[in-house]
Amino acid sequence: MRHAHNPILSPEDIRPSQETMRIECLLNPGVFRFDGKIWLLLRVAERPEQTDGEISFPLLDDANRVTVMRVPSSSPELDLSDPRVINYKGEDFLTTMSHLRLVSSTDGVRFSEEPAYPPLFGSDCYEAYGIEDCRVAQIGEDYFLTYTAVSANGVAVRMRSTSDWRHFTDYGLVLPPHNKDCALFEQKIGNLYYMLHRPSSPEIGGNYIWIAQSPDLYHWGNHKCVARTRKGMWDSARIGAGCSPIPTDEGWLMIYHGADAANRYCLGAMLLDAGDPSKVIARSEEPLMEPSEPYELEGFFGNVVFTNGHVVDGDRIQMYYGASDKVICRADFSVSAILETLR
Ligand code: MAN
Repeated sequence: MRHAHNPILSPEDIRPSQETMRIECLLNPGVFRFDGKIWLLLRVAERPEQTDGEISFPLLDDANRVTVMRVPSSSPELDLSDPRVINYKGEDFLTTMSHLRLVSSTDGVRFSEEPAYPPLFGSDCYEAYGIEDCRVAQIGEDYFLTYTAVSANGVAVRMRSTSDWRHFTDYGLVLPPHNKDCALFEQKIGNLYYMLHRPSSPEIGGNYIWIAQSPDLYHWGNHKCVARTRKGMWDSARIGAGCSPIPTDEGWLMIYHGADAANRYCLGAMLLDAGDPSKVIARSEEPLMEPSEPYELEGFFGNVVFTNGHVVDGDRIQMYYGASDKVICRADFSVSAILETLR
């Protein structure tokens, strides 16, 4: 059920990272509990104020400083048909650069910034176009952040860990391009760690959900394809895992996003085998949630509901999601009710 106060966060609720920047979108937060509160790790997408006659967009230079690229808007070599992407002279850039911002709440609805906890920015040449869509998994006392690192080298998965949200350990790129939507399991299965991930194989294959295992969280192998897109259905073009699968008596419950050829993003569920999560026991025929509210139909990139974070309390899933790549919303689900739809 959608929260009555949706959207719970909009770009104007957050301060830009610097004066010259404007927050264009808030997207797809990671979610976790820490210090007795609920926290969102927001994806904040910024771009410089636009001026007449040119298109400008930020990226990191070789010394890791934010620089602004400027392109004449009349250029015949400019393609702006996708609001997320600037194609100039055949090369793709992003219209906005994303960083990750921490906000916290005691009621799960009213979130505010925590100045004591610094934002996370791109840190090197693999993150020069920004960092996005961070999943947060708690394993023991530590939090593991798996996010999309974007640069001219491609779109890859990077991992950092922390126990206090002030100091971070960098695991580097755990998956090379093209890959995103990486969600760690919060418990070992047997003696191994597991992650879901989403490589893209454009010529043969597609945008499917895969699984990998690791003895130490650094080395990942034994990759297997878990689920593919389904022709003619709501998840026909792209699918990707939400966040850490939820352990239930019937197996691992995973919420995922699926997009069709028209780039309409919906949410569904999969039930994965408890002992071998590469096996899908059941999968939503119909979406659990589809864009229907005004803030889900129109925004920066309309017709999108996308999640990569929730907290679970008994039977209740408190899910946070990005609507139309613009605002942050909340919706609650019941674990048993979702399992019922999968029978
Ligand atoms: C897609 C969209 C964008 C994102 C890029 C890079 O174009 O999901 O929001 O910035 O991929 O990950």
